Amino acid sequence: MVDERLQSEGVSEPYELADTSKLDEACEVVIELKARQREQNIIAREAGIENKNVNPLIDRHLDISVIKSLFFDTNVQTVLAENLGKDLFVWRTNFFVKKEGTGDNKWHHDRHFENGDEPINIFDTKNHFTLLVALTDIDTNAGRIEYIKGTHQPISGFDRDIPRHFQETPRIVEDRVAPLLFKRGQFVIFHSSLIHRSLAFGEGAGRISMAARLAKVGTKFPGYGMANPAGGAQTKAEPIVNYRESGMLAVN
Ligand SMILES: O=C(O)CCC(=O)C(=O)O
Ligand SMILES: [Fe+2]
Repeated sequence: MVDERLQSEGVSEPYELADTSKLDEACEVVIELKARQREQNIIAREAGIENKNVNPLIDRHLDISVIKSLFFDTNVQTVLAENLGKDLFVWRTNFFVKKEGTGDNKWHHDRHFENGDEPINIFDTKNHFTLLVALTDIDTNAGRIEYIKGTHQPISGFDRDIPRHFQETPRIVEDRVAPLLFKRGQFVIFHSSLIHRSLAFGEGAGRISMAARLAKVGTKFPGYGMANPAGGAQTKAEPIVNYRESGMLAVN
């Protein structure tokens, strides 16, 4: 079934994973990876050197089967195929773990590049997407995720020649801000140009999300370390492109 909300608001309805039996194992793995990252940061700090380790939370869909299997969940496969088509790959996964003391993630969109060195075409809704899976409940006080309705499409008076990340909610779209709340095992897809953020952790149990960047087969990566082809304010804010092809996995 085609998801109307994906088209009108930029984000789909929440769906449930068909198989939630591996979620506890997935959470344990992520908590362990997060602890490893912390350890690496501490060691580097104590030694007075830069932490040069590869971020242990990135691209674990490649080698950890409980993470990889999320993409092949029957319901994820159906929602992807019915709304985004049958020629998708994932190129990056990351986990957002929020607990006591974790801060916010500013407003941003996930459209990191377009196709090779082409400039970013912010309102093209055909090739770049995000899959967001809640490995735990993500309620209103647990560092909730918010989005700005309809920002995958042009909004009169809202200039999108702005940096990819920003702090203040622009006045003109203030009334479009909406929360995205999740029960454990729910997932959404959204157009990568949709503006979203997550708040600092408030109270309660910690929460974990997995964010996956998806693109259409045939989409090329810009050269690593090249000047950002986005143009305008985005190129100024992020002058260098640092996205690699190393996480690529066909999903359907
Ligand atoms: O889960 C979060 O806190 C942020 C998620 C996000 O930014 C994303 O899915 O791209
Ligand atoms: Fe994001």
